[in-house]
Amino acid sequence: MPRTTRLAMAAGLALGLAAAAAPAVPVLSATTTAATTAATTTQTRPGEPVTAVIRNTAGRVLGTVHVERYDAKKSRVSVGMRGLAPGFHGFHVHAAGVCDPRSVDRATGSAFSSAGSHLGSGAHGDTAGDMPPLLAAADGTASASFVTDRFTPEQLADANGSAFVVHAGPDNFAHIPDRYFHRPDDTGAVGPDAATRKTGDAGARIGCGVVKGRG
Ligand SMILES: [Cu+2]
Repeated sequence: MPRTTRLAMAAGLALGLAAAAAPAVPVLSATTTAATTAATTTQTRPGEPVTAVIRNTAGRVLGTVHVERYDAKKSRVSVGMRGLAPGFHGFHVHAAGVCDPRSVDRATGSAFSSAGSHLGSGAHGDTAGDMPPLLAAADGTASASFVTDRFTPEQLADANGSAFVVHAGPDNFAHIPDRYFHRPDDTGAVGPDAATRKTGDAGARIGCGVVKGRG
């Protein structure tokens, strides 16, 4: 890709992030987004924002996620991404701050198994790590900003950190209406299967970004 095109893409991404974020958010520069080599940032004081750089399995930077305090109980999450397949992508916080593309889940064949399961406990859709899916445009860019009361920057930067994970496909949040329930299978289960209950059928983990832990 010509350098000018790359810079234009990076600038567009930075603008998208700036437009979506609150004025207090430091805007990530085009240079940082396009060519950063830093894999992680560390929260040095409780309450400080945290940033994760999302990379694909080949190590290429897909974008950044920035989390800051919104008020006493809520956090604002700002995302800027590029190089995604157009359409929706499941997007979650996973519980371990380790993004190893070579750690492959035996059951699903997905990379980044090292990031562990979703942050928090409960059924998929109700865990602390469940977030709105990303919507990638035809040019592969996605930009989002939302507020959640399910985690704080401090909780993300706990002893073992956490990881922002982008999935290959859409997330149904295990929201399967009763009319789709089937007769009991071998295990006696009558509802959604394991893949639906675990990731909402969002498929493989295609991007991962570490929030480094304090421990
Ligand atoms: Cu996930």
